[in-house]
Amino acid sequence: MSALRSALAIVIRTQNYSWQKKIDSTLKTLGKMTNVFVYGTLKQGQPNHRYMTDGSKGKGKYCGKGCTDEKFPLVIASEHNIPFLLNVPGSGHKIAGEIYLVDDQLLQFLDEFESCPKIYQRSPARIRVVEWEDKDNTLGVKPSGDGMLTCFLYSTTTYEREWLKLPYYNNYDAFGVQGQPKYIPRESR
Ligand code: PCA
Repeated sequence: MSALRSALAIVIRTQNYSWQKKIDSTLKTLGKMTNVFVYGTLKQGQPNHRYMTDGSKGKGKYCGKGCTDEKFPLVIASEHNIPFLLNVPGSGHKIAGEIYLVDDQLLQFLDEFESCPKIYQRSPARIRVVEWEDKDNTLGVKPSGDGMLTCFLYSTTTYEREWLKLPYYNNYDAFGVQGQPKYIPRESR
């Protein structure tokens, strides 16, 4: 009986400890993390994804998949075939992407990487969450009851007007899926 009691005590201690670790790591990051929705080369499997999660430019945590609640034109433009979400809500498609929590360091890096505010501008948008990873809510951020989450995304109002005539996509891919022009990386990127 006493063996059982001490075994139980160990289990309880271990569980408390793992909870403590979870709470500690949440507290460390809470208040400094920002929701970002990515739809282009920063998604998993795409050419610039590494920055989101490898820690080299700051901390980023994958939260799940989503799509914009509003329609937008998503075009592939410029000599490098770069994806641009044109800030013209109501036109085009609901855009598929991924939701991340990023710390201030990574947010600042992303702003520079996306030439914000000159080429893209970071603006808030309502995202419909399709898949949510953080089921036990260790991140302290979760979609509202109707499955919505407001996230920043990089869209543009400073686009060239003729881009409005390009084909509109709903799910970007850099490698030419569904006839999309293939991404041409820049050496400096
Ligand atoms: N990077 C950002 C905006 C477009 C791009 O290629 C993203 O993935 O959301």
